[in-house]
Amino acid sequence: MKPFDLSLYLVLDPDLCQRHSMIETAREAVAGGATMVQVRHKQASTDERIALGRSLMEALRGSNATVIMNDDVTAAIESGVDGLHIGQGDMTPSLARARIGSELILGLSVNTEGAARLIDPAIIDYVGVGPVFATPTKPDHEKPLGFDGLAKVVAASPVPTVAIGGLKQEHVQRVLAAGADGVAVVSAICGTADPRQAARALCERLRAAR
Ligand code: TZP
Ligand code: MG
Repeated sequence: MKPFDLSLYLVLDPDLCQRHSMIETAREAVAGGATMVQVRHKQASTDERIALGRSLMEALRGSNATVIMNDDVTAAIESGVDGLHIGQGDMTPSLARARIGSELILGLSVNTEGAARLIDPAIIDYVGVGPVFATPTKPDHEKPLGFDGLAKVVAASPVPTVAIGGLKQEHVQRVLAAGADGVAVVSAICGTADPRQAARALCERLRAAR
């Protein structure tokens, strides 16, 4: 498995990537310091996700960034990305692991301490914890955790954690103080005029908080 760094995890949303393409947004964000990029394209077909995953791998070649495919096992395998991310309502972690094999990274979304405690570190490599705050980016999100809830879920997790949901520059310090290993964002990078500068500013906050 490729080593990965959860510090600044960009989740690409096609609806929010209006000013720049998804590929350009990812390239710029990685140039600004994003360490992971997830393809999260709910409306796309598996073939479109495969094409997107391949283009992203090509665009980010030579960088250290890790590329993750949301939800779609076939697209994760066929596109040659570094890993797969699944949610609580998706395929079970053990089935996902059986399908992708041991070489790909497997991430899981969790929203409760109970779900974090159930994680088998032999199967899951990292968890996304959230939402920390309510966010219009994911209208069907679970109940927001706040920083205290985040700290509890993080403490219950046997694997590295990245916080998500409504996070902006000014929250980075408190996310790390809650024990999370990194910050995952959609709109704080995708919705901006300058994704490179947005990523750089988030990275500066991460450095300052460590
Ligand atoms: N999972 C929980 S919240 C969320 C996802 C994918 C969306 C986060 O988007 P934003 O724009 O960073 O609040
Ligand atoms: Mg999902």
